[in-house]
Amino acid sequence: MSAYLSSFGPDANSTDIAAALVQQGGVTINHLVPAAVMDTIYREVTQSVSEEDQRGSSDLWPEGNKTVGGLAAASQSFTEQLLIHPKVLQVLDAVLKPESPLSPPTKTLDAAADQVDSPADVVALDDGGTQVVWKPHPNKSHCHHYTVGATVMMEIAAGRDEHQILHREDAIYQPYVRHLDLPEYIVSAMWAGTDFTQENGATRVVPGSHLWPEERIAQTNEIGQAVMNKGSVVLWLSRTLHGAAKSLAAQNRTGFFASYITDWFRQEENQYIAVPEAVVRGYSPQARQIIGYRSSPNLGWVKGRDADNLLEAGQSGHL
Ligand SMILES: O=C(O)CCC(=O)C(=O)O
Ligand SMILES: [Fe+2]
Repeated sequence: MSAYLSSFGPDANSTDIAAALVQQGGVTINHLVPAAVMDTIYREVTQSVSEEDQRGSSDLWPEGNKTVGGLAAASQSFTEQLLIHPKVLQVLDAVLKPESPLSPPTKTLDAAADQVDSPADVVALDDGGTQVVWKPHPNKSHCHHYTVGATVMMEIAAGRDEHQILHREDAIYQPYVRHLDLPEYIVSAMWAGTDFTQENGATRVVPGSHLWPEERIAQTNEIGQAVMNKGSVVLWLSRTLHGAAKSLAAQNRTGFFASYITDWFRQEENQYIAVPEAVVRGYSPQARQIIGYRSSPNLGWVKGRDADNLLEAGQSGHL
């Protein structure tokens, strides 16, 4: 017996998907893009990256498996069709609750409605100057906007005989923020580039584990698997235990991974190095934004550049 992971069809309402994700920590959306798109992405990635740079060589991804970072550079189809897939963005808007959503504001669960322009008082000083006093944020936004965290192709070699360690996506920040009570700040997406089956290493996800204390150990019957067809996606939260499963199959399992993170955390993968500017210039405005070419009123600005499109002239920041 393994745990059940909620599963939705491509036309499911994003508010329902987001609610299940927040409640259970993980969810699959089936048949979101045609299987042929996955073949195109795989071809673009494997043709633009040398074999040497496709080799896995870490504890998480030992020799024999394939990993490719910088997918936004390696594959235009990945960037324009998966990274900014409208259904995924709707769910992200509902869960990461940005002040500046990427899909129409009506799609968010409860953010946009109760925003204020400036949650600050400006107090006059005796010497004629002024001082700013910030008030606790009265709105429910988690960020101004969100961007990609990392983009990776993860291919499990046929017959890889060990489960990947179960881990949480917030592990890279957790040592420094563990004492803080933070709103949700990462959502991860793993797209099935091949069918994901029980045998070939479909991602293991532990529903409910996003609410567990760090010390609680997953029991076998609490571990689910993101079994899904090629072209589907599994989403999980920053505290959800997950990991690639071992393979008993004769074929490789390919996944295209993207995490999304609030603008006030550093992106895991350095997009400004991993993706050449000339490549970004060829992308849609939304793809540029999700890669990171935008700023909030206070973070990430470049003087003389447009806040919503940092490759163009305009205004960002307060200078
Ligand atoms: O490939 C998978 O199914 C999950 C991989 C993963 O979570 C990781 O490498 O951090
Ligand atoms: Fe992971």
